[in-house]
Amino acid sequence: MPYYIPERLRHGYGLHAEAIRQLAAAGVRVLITVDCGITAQEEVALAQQLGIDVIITDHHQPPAVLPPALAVLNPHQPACPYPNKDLCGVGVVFKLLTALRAALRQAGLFGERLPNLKRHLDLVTLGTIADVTPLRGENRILVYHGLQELTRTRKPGLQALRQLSGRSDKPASTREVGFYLAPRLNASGRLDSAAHSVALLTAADAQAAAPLAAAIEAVNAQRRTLQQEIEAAVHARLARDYDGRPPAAIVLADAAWHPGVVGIVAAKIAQAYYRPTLLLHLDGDTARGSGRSIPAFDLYAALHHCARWLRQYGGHPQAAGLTLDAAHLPRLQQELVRYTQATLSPAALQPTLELEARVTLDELTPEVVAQLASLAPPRRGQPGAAAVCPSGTVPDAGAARGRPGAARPVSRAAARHPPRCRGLWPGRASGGAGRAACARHRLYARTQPLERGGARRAARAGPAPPRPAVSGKAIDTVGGIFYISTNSQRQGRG
Ligand SMILES: [Mn+2]
Repeated sequence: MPYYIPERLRHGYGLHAEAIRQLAAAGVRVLITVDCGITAQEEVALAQQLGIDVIITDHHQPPAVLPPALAVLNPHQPACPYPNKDLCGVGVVFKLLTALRAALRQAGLFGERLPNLKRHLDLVTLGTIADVTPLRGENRILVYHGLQELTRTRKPGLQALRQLSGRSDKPASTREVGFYLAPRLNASGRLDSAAHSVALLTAADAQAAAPLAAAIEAVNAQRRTLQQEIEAAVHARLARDYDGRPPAAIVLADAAWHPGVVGIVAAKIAQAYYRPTLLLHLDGDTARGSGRSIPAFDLYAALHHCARWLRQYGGHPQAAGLTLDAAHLPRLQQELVRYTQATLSPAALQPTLELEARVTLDELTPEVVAQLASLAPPRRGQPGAAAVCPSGTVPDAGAARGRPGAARPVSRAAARHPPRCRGLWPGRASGGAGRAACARHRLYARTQPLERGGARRAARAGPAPPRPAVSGKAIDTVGGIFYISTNSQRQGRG
């Protein structure tokens, strides 16, 4: 089956007229969109005019008027009864495939050989984790089984990429997908063309896959360099213009910032300053970029509010893309800051960690630790995620303003909490700076952001990030009281 991936550097995201004319001329009669199309009013109308039946599969926020497609699959449609609103793009596709499989099976079209869709949950898992969708409900089930499929995947491209990472002999984890596989598979689309990643994922054998995986590794290294440069530039701008204390929302643009990378940098900046952040690439009179939010703030709604300054926008509450006249940037920033201030209390502009229970070291028996570990993977929106914080290091509201923290003795208290302290995760690998371990209980403290190296980079690049609240020594000297939290603080990445 032919596929078409828009080159986002040339065409932006999603459908565009030029591609639809090409597809129609090539004789395409059915077009299934993936992860896009829900706002493509004109393009879908054009396709239908040219005799193409369009089936939209998407998970982005639908506009008030839907495109005139043959069918629309999007759990966010107001009338859609499907319970899982957290499906990512490939999750929606998987639903289409299971329904198609059932229909074809009923029609007797498969004969004896039914396709095994479960095997492809490795791909669903990649998308679900890469899009940082909440791992609750059905997503949790998809990822639980998908990680097992990924571990024993038969796709030569995924085997090759896992081999390069040196992890192919271990069970696949959300961490491996989130921090290793997904950034690499995304890198080629950011810098060049996503076709390289498709070629890798569909490679026929190990021989074909190896050079593709190596090429993707190289592009990813390039992506990382660009990202670090932009990140340093943003920190420097915020230090220069705001003394490192930006207003309620961050909007910055630069011609030198690579449009394919601004989104991931926006995620880092949003996390570092705890502010909704838009970063844009300037190209003549056009600014195009990407935004990331903080949990309490609906960025898509905010852009909708600012729509008169925008040419185009779309996305989710936590991540969005936008295009506008560069001349409108100051107005957009003004309006966004005003809207953020009006919408969020100052407290909501501070990260929080909800503490649910207080336990002593003695209560953390191997059985309890095993139970906590069974709640893994700890990702965004996953209510079972467990973190344990030493009491002496969970600061009160005063500590967030720089005074030493006092323990919060009350369970179910929501403590103001510097984003650098991630607490303890049961059963996670330890070692390296900024982490401390209690080997006896297999508990590990994480004292830096989930993105490894983030704190160090940020420290080099600009403002002093909030100090880690946990030090290795503190773990052993806090009197053995730990707190359990089910708020994992993971942020959206789009
Ligand atoms: Mn998506």
